[in-house]
Amino acid sequence: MIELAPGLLYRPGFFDRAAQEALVADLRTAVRLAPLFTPRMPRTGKPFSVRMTNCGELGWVSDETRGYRYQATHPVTGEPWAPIPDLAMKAWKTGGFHAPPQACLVNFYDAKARMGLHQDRDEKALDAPVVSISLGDACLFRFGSTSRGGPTKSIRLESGDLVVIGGASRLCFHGVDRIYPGTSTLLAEAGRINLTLRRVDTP
Ligand code: MD3
Ligand code: FE
Repeated sequence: MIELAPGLLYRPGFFDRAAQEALVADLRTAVRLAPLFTPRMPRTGKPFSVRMTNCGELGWVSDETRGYRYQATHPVTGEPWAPIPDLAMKAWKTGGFHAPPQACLVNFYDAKARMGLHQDRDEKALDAPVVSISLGDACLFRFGSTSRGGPTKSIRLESGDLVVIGGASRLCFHGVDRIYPGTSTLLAEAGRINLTLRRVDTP
């Protein structure tokens, strides 16, 4: 584990190739049950460039009228989310939190997708870490401090890497500046998948 900042732990190569392939197979099943949707910004309705789905009892969704929230059902189909894959549960355990995750947000980035700097603060359980798994093409990940406009650092995340965000870093601003298409052979198509495991309610 490499500590990038207090509470921000980076574990390159946590999942080997075989585990990455098994996780992608689980995600294909999850996406069949709960298809990728395009979230929209609250108020403006501007679409995200990232498409998403979720696994777990709760999923993170966003639209123009109701904003950011967690809910038990898919925003388009109304069906429950697929269960969190066992391999993702294994990653959660590295965070050392005493209660299980409730949501596993699955972000799909095509070659052009990005995610602007933001904080993850829609969870009530802010003492629980967020655990992130990267699959497919590499990306340039940026993180800063808990105030917008402060200094930032960038690292390249590769397929199989794990990031655990907790403690003093839990409310850091972070985002994805770019995808490096063609840097992984894991997925048939260009793009990157990121899983974030989250505890939403205080246990
Ligand atoms: C650092 N996803 O879904 S995961 C998100 O790669 C999100 O898709 C990014 O940000 C992605 O909300 C980054 C790594 C991550 C997650 C939460 C953090 C890093 C973080 C919270 C604070 C600081
Ligand atoms: Fe985030």
